[in-house]
Amino acid sequence: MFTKVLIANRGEIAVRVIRTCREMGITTVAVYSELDREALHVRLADEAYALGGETAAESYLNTDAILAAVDRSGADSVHPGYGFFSENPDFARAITDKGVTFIGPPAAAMEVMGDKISSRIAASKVGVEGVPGRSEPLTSPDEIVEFGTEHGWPVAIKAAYGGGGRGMKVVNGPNEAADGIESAQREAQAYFGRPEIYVERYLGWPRHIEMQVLADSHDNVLWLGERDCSSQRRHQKLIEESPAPDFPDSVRQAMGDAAVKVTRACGYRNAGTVEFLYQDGEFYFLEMNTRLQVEHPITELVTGLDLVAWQLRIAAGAPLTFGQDDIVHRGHAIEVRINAEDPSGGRFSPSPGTITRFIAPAGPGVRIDSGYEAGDSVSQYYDNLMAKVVVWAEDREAARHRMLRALEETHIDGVATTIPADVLILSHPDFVAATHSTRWVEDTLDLTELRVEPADGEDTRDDGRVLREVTAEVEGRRYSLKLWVPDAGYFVAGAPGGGAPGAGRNKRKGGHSVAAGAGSGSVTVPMQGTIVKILVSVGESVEVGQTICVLEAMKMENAVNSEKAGVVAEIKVSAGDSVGSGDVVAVVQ
Ligand code: MV4
Repeated sequence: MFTKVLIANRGEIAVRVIRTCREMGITTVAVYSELDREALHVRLADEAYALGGETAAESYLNTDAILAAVDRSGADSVHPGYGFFSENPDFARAITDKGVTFIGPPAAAMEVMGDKISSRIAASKVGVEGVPGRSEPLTSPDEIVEFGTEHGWPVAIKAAYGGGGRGMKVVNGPNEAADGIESAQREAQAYFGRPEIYVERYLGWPRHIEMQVLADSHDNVLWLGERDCSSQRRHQKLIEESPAPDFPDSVRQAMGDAAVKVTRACGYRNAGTVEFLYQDGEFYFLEMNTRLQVEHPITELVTGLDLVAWQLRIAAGAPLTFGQDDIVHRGHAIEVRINAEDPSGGRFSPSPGTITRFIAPAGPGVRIDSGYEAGDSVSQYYDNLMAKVVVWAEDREAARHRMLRALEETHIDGVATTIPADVLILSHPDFVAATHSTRWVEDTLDLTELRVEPADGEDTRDDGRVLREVTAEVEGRRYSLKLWVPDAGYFVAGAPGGGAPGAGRNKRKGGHSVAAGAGSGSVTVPMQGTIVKILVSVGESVEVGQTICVLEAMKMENAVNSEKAGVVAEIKVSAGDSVGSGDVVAVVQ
């Protein structure tokens, strides 16, 4: 077994790996960017080494800096977590070349599963089929028309070298084929640096169901059960559960067998996940994730296995000590991701800042995996997943009620979180009935009325009053009161709104609006990233709050909105452009 593991990651997953290492008596080495010097994963590790830099590219994606930390620490193994270098074969080879163990699959397996076309071919060779489609890259609209005529419309065009789901275009009929190809190629190039695309049948209401596998270096491959990750928005998962609801056991067995075949097909070793789309009783291979996933804890809770411990043992060359028939699936587990985002109006705007209060849930069947404690800051430079709440109960309804109870107990101030949206999803009749699909959150769930109050207990209104919560006792009975009181530190000049809303003291840091300053016609971006889409054109009239363009930053898509009504006078960027914080993307007059 290893004696010293370097964790090439940050946040909750670094904390997760450190915990199991400690339980196994393995020394842990953290690495950190300049912003993370005091971060929780650094505080919990036995040793920590600076990578320098603030952005991910300068730090957690800086191979030389990480290799230097491996050398200095004398670590005998590297756990990559998820994201960053976890699925990068060059990084894995650089580690292995040093005689240090990469706690993950062989680089060659990552390469096979690294793009959609080669993974589809590998799966198909062992009889595991994707959505019916073509495996060859598309070159002309005629091929789409031919495919649609044969298989029916709509069809999906996907980026061959994409991952994580961007770049899919739905083509509804022959007349959309030419535009579809053109925009799919452009997006594939902008996102993945390669324009190759391919076509397949479009599924209208699929669920995303993925199968966890474990493979050792002794030819043992096991499936550990599925996770239903259909509750997601713009390819960011919000809630995951295991087992998948309304999922026949015969399909589960067949999906497990298929996942094992795909795993064997690429010479895999490590924990891994095979993703499928599921619709009308049939499942279709999507891709394989060659890493530990964010949602792995729900599988841990229903199987009782520690996936990180098995990753470590497998990487150290140990065999799995149990067989397929020994795996027991008990009860139901649900995970909710807590992101530092403001879901008001369904916008999910990033909400970086300092966490001023963090009360975690506890009690029966509750696990919390957090990368932060009160006093820590969530940076705009990294993924804004703060923590995961995971519950186990005997059945789905009990788990759902337990999760709602756990979320009620959770109090986070200083940053806005996705919890209010999670509560709406968990309470919705469609979620209860499990009739949702991957399109449900975006197409059916209505979050337009959702408004998250600033969470620091000091909500400033236009009239300058602030909300204070106080306790009162009336004849021996305790009451919690909400009082709207004048804010002594707040000066209101003239009419409501004249006193610059937002100027009240103690305003939550890291405001959640991604629009420009009030009334300004200059629409600016709040952080560096890539412009994905422009939604308006010059001369068009826009309303307050209307989305001008979509900005991708830290894997998130953010709506950049106008704070002024008027006419678009100028658009300064186009899709694919890189922008920096504060750059003006459009002018509204
Ligand atoms: C599809 C599909 C419907 N039909 N393919 C999007 C991410 C990428 N990895 C696969 N995706 C989809 N492929 C066909 N032929 C619907 C989706 C899809 C989706 C899949 C998994 C999780 C979330 C999703 C959200 C929207 C669309």
